Amino acid sequence: MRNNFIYRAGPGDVGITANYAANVQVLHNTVILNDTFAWAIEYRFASTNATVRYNLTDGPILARNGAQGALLGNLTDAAPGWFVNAQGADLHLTAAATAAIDHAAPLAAVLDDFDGQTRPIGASPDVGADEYAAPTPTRVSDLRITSHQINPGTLTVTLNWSALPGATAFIVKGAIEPITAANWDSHNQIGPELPGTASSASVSIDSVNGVGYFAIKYRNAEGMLSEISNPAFWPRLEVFVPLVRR
Ligand SMILES: [Ca+2]
Repeated sequence: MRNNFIYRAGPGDVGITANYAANVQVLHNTVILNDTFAWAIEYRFASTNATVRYNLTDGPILARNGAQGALLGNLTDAAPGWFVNAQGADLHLTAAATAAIDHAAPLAAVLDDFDGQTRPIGASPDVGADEYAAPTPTRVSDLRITSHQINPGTLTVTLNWSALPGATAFIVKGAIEPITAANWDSHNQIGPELPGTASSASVSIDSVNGVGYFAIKYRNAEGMLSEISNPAFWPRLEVFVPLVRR
């Protein structure tokens, strides 16, 4: 039993019960019962031996009637603010769930989460059914030129930017005039779309005087293009701070 959201605000029984269950595994579930029952997960009767790992609940986990269990990494004090919309039974994690985020170790039996997203996102898997993903920025904001080469009529630069976990592709454009949100469509893409894991690119443009302007957009999982990045241009403006002597 893994990756379930279980939510209740009205009267009822326990969230998860494992009865007469040899070698049952209860892994990475989120069980929020709002004090409508005294415990959230139970494993019961002598023939039950349960592995109970990395569940996120707002109530205790209980062994009953002689059941055996091996518990690891469960969190039983979840607060409403840890969830996107606890009252609406949306138990996806928020950034406030710091006690849950990245606090599990990988389990071979749980390679993805409630949404089918591959675990882990971030350093380690998260406790409970959801793997938290920080919202993707609306644009690349740290595009920069880290090296350049000028051959007659051609400017070649290496562009770098921070990796963007929500990106599925990158589109690079270059021109001899500034590229803006307004004129983005009128400029040609350089090369094929880059993979979403990219954080650098080496690109060339025709430039008689070695001047070039560059910008990128990323594509998200729904295929939508981001806003335009900050501009990067060559030649870079060098700023010399005067040497001050006492
Ligand atoms: Ca994580």
